[in-house]
Amino acid sequence: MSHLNRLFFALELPKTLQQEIVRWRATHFSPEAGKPVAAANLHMTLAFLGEVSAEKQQALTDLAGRISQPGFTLRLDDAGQWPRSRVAFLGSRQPPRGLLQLAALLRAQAARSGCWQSPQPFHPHITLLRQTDSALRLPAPGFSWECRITEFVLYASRVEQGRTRYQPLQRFALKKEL
Ligand code: 2AM
Repeated sequence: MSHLNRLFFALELPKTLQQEIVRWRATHFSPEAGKPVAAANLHMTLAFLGEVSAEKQQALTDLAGRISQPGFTLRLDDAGQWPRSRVAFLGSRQPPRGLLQLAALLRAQAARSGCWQSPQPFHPHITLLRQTDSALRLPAPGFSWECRITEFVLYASRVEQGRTRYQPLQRFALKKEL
């Protein structure tokens, strides 16, 4: 059997936005709130693929390459937490339709290719903190960042020297809006 890679499709955030979010996080969450995700690892997952062989990766990227969807503007103006998985995240109060369509396509392609998909509906989010404290307080609303999304990315999740690193493997352009 060929080597397996832990893969997922996601939206990359511009470095400047990653830095801004990290600065905001430092002033809006206490150090005890949870374990902060590294700036370079802030991303929005579209479809998680699991442990995938080189052959399946090829089939999945062939399918993803056929997606013809327009780009969209992502607004991050919401924060939430999942106490059970002990995660705090950023999200959108009104996720753009383009984002939901893109994730639905990628998740359907993954399911058809035999990748297990969670039965939970897609909830677009950027994980900010893990192992959150049960007393975590979310920041008050009033923040908002926007970024233009022109592509999606296939990432491999690797652990290097005890640290998780997301390595971009392949980029897929979205259509320019008229
Ligand atoms: P999370 O940030 O909500 O934990 C790499 O691990 C990315 O894939 C992360 O964005 C992570 O989401 C997501 N991920 C990991 N395991 C997953 C699973 N079983 N189902 C869906 N997404 C998963």
